[in-house]
Amino acid sequence: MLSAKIQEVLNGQIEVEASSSQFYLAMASWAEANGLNGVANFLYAHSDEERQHMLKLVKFINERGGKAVVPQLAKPPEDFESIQTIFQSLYDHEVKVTAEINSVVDLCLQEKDYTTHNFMQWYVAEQIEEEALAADLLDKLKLIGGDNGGLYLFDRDLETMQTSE
Ligand code: OFO
Repeated sequence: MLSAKIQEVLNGQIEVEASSSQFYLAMASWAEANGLNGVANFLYAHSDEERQHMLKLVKFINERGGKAVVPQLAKPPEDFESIQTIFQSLYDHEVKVTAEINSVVDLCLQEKDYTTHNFMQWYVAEQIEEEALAADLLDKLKLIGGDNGGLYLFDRDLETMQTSE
Protein backbone atom coordinates (compact mmCIF):
# COMPACT_ATOMS: atom_id res chain seq x y z
CA MET A 1 0.00 0.00 0.00
CA LEU A 2 1.31 3.45 -0.90
CA SER A 3 1.51 6.20 1.69
CA ALA A 4 -0.28 9.45 0.83
CA LYS A 5 3.06 11.22 0.48
CA ILE A 6 4.52 8.66 -1.92
CA GLN A 7 1.31 8.62 -3.94
CA GLU A 8 1.50 12.40 -4.25
CA VAL A 9 5.08 12.45 -5.52
CA LEU A 10 4.44 9.58 -7.92
CA ASN A 11 1.46 11.47 -9.31
CA GLY A 12 3.76 14.46 -9.65
CA GLN A 13 6.13 12.27 -11.62
CA ILE A 14 3.26 11.25 -13.93
CA GLU A 15 2.90 14.91 -14.77
CA VAL A 16 6.65 15.29 -15.37
CA GLU A 17 6.70 12.35 -17.81
CA ALA A 18 3.51 13.46 -19.56
CA SER A 19 4.90 16.99 -19.94
CA SER A 20 8.14 15.59 -21.36
CA SER A 21 6.11 13.67 -23.91
CA GLN A 22 4.20 16.81 -24.95
CA PHE A 23 7.38 18.89 -25.06
CA TYR A 24 9.15 16.41 -27.35
CA LEU A 25 6.04 16.07 -29.49
CA ALA A 26 6.07 19.84 -30.05
CA MET A 27 9.76 19.67 -30.98
CA ALA A 28 9.11 16.76 -33.36
CA SER A 29 6.32 18.59 -35.10
CA TRP A 30 8.46 21.71 -35.52
CA ALA A 31 11.35 19.64 -36.94
CA GLU A 32 9.01 17.89 -39.39
CA ALA A 33 7.53 21.19 -40.56
CA ASN A 34 11.09 22.48 -41.10
CA GLY A 35 12.20 19.60 -43.31
CA LEU A 36 14.25 17.76 -40.69
CA ASN A 37 12.56 14.39 -40.98
CA GLY A 38 15.29 12.39 -39.25
CA VAL A 39 15.23 14.69 -36.24
CA ALA A 40 11.42 14.55 -36.29
CA ASN A 41 11.42 10.72 -36.29
CA PHE A 42 13.80 10.64 -33.38
CA LEU A 43 11.73 13.13 -31.40
CA TYR A 44 8.41 11.45 -32.17
CA ALA A 45 9.89 8.19 -30.86
CA HIS A 46 11.25 9.98 -27.82
CA SER A 47 7.85 11.49 -27.13
CA ASP A 48 6.27 8.00 -27.31
CA GLU A 49 8.81 6.70 -24.82
CA GLU A 50 7.97 9.42 -22.35
CA ARG A 51 4.34 8.40 -22.62
CA GLN A 52 5.41 4.84 -21.76
CA HIS A 53 7.30 6.18 -18.75
CA MET A 54 4.11 7.91 -17.67
CA LEU A 55 1.99 4.77 -18.17
CA LYS A 56 4.39 2.68 -16.11
CA LEU A 57 3.77 5.05 -13.20
CA VAL A 58 -0.01 5.06 -13.68
CA LYS A 59 -0.07 1.27 -13.56
CA PHE A 60 2.31 1.02 -10.61
CA ILE A 61 0.27 3.43 -8.48
CA ASN A 62 -2.98 1.60 -9.21
CA GLU A 63 -1.41 -1.80 -8.68
CA ARG A 64 -0.16 -0.71 -5.25
CA GLY A 65 -3.68 0.25 -4.18
CA GLY A 66 -3.28 3.96 -4.87
CA LYS A 67 -5.05 6.30 -7.26
CA ALA A 68 -3.22 7.53 -10.34
CA VAL A 69 -4.28 10.96 -11.53
CA VAL A 70 -4.14 11.94 -15.20
CA PRO A 71 -2.90 15.54 -15.11
CA GLN A 72 -3.74 18.67 -17.01
CA LEU A 73 -0.69 19.83 -18.94
CA ALA A 74 0.74 23.20 -19.85
CA LYS A 75 0.90 23.98 -23.56
CA PRO A 76 4.40 23.35 -24.94
CA PRO A 77 6.07 25.95 -27.22
CA GLU A 78 4.91 26.14 -30.84
CA ASP A 79 8.16 27.46 -32.20
CA PHE A 80 11.82 26.82 -31.64
CA GLU A 81 14.71 28.97 -32.69
CA SER A 82 16.88 26.25 -34.19
CA ILE A 83 17.83 22.63 -34.04
CA GLN A 84 20.61 23.55 -31.61
CA THR A 85 18.18 25.17 -29.20
CA ILE A 86 15.93 22.10 -29.42
CA PHE A 87 18.70 19.75 -28.33
CA GLN A 88 19.93 22.17 -25.68
CA SER A 89 16.40 22.32 -24.23
CA LEU A 90 16.11 18.55 -24.45
CA TYR A 91 19.33 18.10 -22.52
CA ASP A 92 18.40 20.71 -19.90
CA HIS A 93 14.99 19.10 -19.56
CA GLU A 94 16.44 15.64 -18.96
CA VAL A 95 18.78 17.01 -16.29
CA LYS A 96 15.75 18.52 -14.55
CA VAL A 97 13.85 15.23 -14.80
CA THR A 98 16.80 13.40 -13.23
CA ALA A 99 16.65 15.80 -10.28
CA GLU A 100 12.90 15.11 -9.90
CA ILE A 101 13.49 11.37 -9.95
CA ASN A 102 16.24 11.68 -7.37
CA SER A 103 13.92 13.53 -5.04
CA VAL A 104 11.28 10.78 -5.40
CA VAL A 105 13.96 8.19 -4.58
CA ASP A 106 15.01 10.27 -1.61
CA LEU A 107 11.49 10.35 -0.23
CA CYS A 108 11.15 6.57 -0.71
CA LEU A 109 14.15 6.10 1.57
CA GLN A 110 12.83 8.57 4.13
CA GLU A 111 9.46 6.79 4.14
CA LYS A 112 11.09 3.35 4.10
CA ASP A 113 9.08 2.42 1.01
CA TYR A 114 11.51 -0.07 -0.47
CA THR A 115 9.05 -1.40 -3.04
CA THR A 116 8.66 2.01 -4.67
CA HIS A 117 12.36 2.59 -4.23
CA ASN A 118 13.02 -0.58 -6.21
CA PHE A 119 10.50 0.43 -8.89
CA MET A 120 12.15 3.84 -9.24
CA GLN A 121 15.55 2.31 -9.98
CA TRP A 122 14.38 1.69 -13.55
CA TYR A 123 13.94 5.47 -13.93
CA VAL A 124 17.33 6.16 -12.37
CA ALA A 125 19.02 3.91 -14.95
CA GLU A 126 16.93 5.33 -17.79
CA GLN A 127 18.00 8.89 -16.93
CA ILE A 128 21.69 7.96 -17.17
CA GLU A 129 21.11 6.83 -20.76
CA GLU A 130 18.89 9.75 -21.68
CA GLU A 131 21.26 12.37 -20.36
CA ALA A 132 24.22 10.72 -22.10
CA LEU A 133 22.36 10.50 -25.42
CA ALA A 134 21.20 14.12 -25.24
CA ALA A 135 24.72 15.31 -24.36
CA ASP A 136 26.19 13.31 -27.23
CA LEU A 137 23.77 14.79 -29.79
CA LEU A 138 24.38 18.27 -28.46
CA ASP A 139 28.14 17.80 -28.81
CA LYS A 140 27.68 16.69 -32.41
CA LEU A 141 25.60 19.76 -33.17
CA LYS A 142 28.26 22.00 -31.65
CA LEU A 143 30.82 20.44 -33.98
CA ILE A 144 28.55 20.92 -36.98
CA GLY A 145 27.99 24.59 -36.16
CA GLY A 146 26.38 26.36 -39.11
CA ASP A 147 27.47 23.79 -41.70
CA ASN A 148 24.41 22.72 -43.73
CA GLY A 149 26.13 19.62 -45.09
CA GLY A 150 26.85 18.51 -41.54
CA LEU A 151 23.28 19.18 -40.52
CA TYR A 152 22.03 17.12 -43.47
CA LEU A 153 24.13 14.14 -42.30
CA PHE A 154 23.05 14.63 -38.68
CA ASP A 155 19.42 14.53 -39.78
CA ARG A 156 20.03 11.42 -41.86
CA ASP A 157 21.76 9.65 -38.95
CA LEU A 158 18.86 10.36 -36.65
CA GLU A 159 16.44 8.82 -39.12
CA THR A 160 17.51 5.38 -37.97
CA MET A 161 18.78 6.08 -34.47
CA GLN A 162 17.06 4.30 -31.60
CA THR A 163 16.23 6.33 -28.53
CA SER A 164 17.04 4.64 -25.21
CA GLU A 165 13.78 2.83 -24.33
FE1 OFO B 1 11.19 9.85 -18.84
O1 OFO B 1 12.88 9.88 -19.41
FE2 OFO B 1 13.24 11.50 -20.30
O2 OFO B 1 12.35 12.65 -19.27
